Amino acid sequence: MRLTARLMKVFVTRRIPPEGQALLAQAGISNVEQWESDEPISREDLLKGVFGAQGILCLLSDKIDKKVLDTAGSNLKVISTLSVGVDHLALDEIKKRGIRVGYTPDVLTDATAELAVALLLTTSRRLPEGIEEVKNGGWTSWKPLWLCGHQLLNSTVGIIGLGRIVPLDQLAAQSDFVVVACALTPETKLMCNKNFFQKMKKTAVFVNISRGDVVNQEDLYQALANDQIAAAGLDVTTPEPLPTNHPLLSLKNCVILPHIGSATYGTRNIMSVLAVKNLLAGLKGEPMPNEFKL
Ligand code: 8YV
Repeated sequence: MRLTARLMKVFVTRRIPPEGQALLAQAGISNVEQWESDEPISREDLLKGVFGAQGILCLLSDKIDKKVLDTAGSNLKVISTLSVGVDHLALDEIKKRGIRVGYTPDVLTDATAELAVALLLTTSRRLPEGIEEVKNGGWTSWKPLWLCGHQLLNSTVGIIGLGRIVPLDQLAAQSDFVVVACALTPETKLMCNKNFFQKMKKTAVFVNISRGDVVNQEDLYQALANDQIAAAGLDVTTPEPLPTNHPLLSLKNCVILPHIGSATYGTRNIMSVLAVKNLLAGLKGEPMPNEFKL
């Protein structure tokens, strides 16, 4: 079936990277409506946009809940998200309606792993503090213990979400660096809490590249403020963006990035192409390159 064969509406919730955008333009969909901005769509405009759509291409910042699904109506066949995470989608409701979901796993693994290493080193070697001292005149001389951090060489890095099942307590207790890279699910929600941080070594560094909700941020704040752990590096927070007056931002031993794990030009382009291919396959009722099985 050609997509032009019958009237078809697709709603795209943001401007997407050029390669995906080009593929979408060539696809021959009769009606593509798009939120033509780099800024997020408002709830009101999202509801207007999805009305009557057969396909939705969305981002991880768009909450696709029951209301959105109801508003889209019974024509909706496919939701394609430009992300590996699907925690912004009401999966139970989507499943009930027989809607298919496309997502973008694997293609962002390398970029996100690179950022994890960058965040690990930035945090453990205290780079933001060092950069700040150079700018504010705090750099007066070379000093033996000034801005010393923790070394990666010969350390144990515990990765939550790598596939090998190690009890959480054990992982916390044995690692010099803990990297959280698992999906957000009801099981992992708030999993890194007071108990978890208490199990960690005092010299350990905590890094999160998964979702903010995996961490109890109040407990993390206490662990950092009371030197229960050495430092934390977060690429993800709750909420996003984190308010600029958030207590975590007042701590020198906490480095926070604005959710840029997959943010390389190459990766984001590949993600956009994959998201469009998933969308098109879903519209045609064909196998998707990456379908999230419900
Ligand atoms: C992140 C993501 O950059 O695709 C997603 O769902 O959140 C990634 O793009 C990464 O997981 C956080 O560092």
